[in-house]
Amino acid sequence: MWSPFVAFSSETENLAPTQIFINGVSGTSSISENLPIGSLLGTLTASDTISGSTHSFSFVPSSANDNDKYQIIGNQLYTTEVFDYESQSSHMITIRATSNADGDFLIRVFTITILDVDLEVPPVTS
Ligand SMILES: [Ca+2]
Ligand SMILES: [Ca+2]
Repeated sequence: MWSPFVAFSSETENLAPTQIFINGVSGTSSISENLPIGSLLGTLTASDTISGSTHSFSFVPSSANDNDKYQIIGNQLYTTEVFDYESQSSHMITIRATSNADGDFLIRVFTITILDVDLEVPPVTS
């Protein structure tokens, strides 16, 4: 999208996003275990040196991450698995925010804490 503000910015300025947030928090988030696949973890936003900038979000492959347990649709982060606190109590995901104006980007790692449900309903067995 063409923007006069961006078009006239100096090339020497650092115009990259400055921070990434899930539900307004950087670096960390949490979600309960046992939620159905497709549950909403939260909404992604990014701050930027250019106020009013919009951003696109994607996962960045990296070692020891749990990106595949989540899916980004637009600026929303959804689960792709049913989480079990007793087998894994936290996840690491690596998210990239790319400025829609000029393609500058920022990469941040988030730790997602899986919240324990005390009284779990045992699975139905036939
Ligand atoms: Ca469990
Ligand atoms: Ca539990």
